[in-house]
Amino acid sequence: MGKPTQSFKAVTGLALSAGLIVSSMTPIAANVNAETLNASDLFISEYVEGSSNNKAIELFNGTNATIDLSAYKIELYSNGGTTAGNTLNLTGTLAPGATYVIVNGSASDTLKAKSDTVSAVTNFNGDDTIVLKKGDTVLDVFGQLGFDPGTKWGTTVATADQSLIRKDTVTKGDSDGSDAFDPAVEWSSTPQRHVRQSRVTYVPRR
Ligand SMILES: [Ca+2]
Ligand SMILES: [Ca+2]
Repeated sequence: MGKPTQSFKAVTGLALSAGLIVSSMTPIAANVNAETLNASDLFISEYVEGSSNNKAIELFNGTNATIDLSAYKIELYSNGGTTAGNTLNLTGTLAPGATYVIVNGSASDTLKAKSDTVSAVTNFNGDDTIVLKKGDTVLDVFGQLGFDPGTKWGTTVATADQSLIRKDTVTKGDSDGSDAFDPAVEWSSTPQRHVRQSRVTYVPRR
């Protein structure tokens, strides 16, 4: 299960306003931004497509409630395919402000050390579409279903050989998997260590 990294100020504020004692809470050093806890549901917050098998997906609970992950799954549609080639049914719970990290089983030990689970659903290489579902409801689509971009989507912000971070302005997933995908709209490419909520931020070869 992911460790909360972002909800401290928001939770503390609520607790103080309610006159509660918060001394038992463990302060968490983070770039806290309570606004990002206004998310409507789980969404994909980081995508790592590094060298070799250094691949990962991070999910972020930006809501104000603990999420039961057993209702959710990740699907991988490879090379423009319309049938999921890999599926990961999630398990456990995820606290508000926490992230859940899925890493490729053949990734480096450094990257795997950041994982909550390992899964072949991370067998992407830039031209594959990732779908987050709650039951059969599509919550978030990274890529475009049924479309193979050749090698990757995007240029400066691209889906191959980069780590992409969801922009802070995003509070919900992209539930439309049929429209054209430009990663620059909702994602930033980062060669630097990320300071928002992420635990992943693997820095791939550029
Ligand atoms: Ca592929
Ligand atoms: Ca879309």
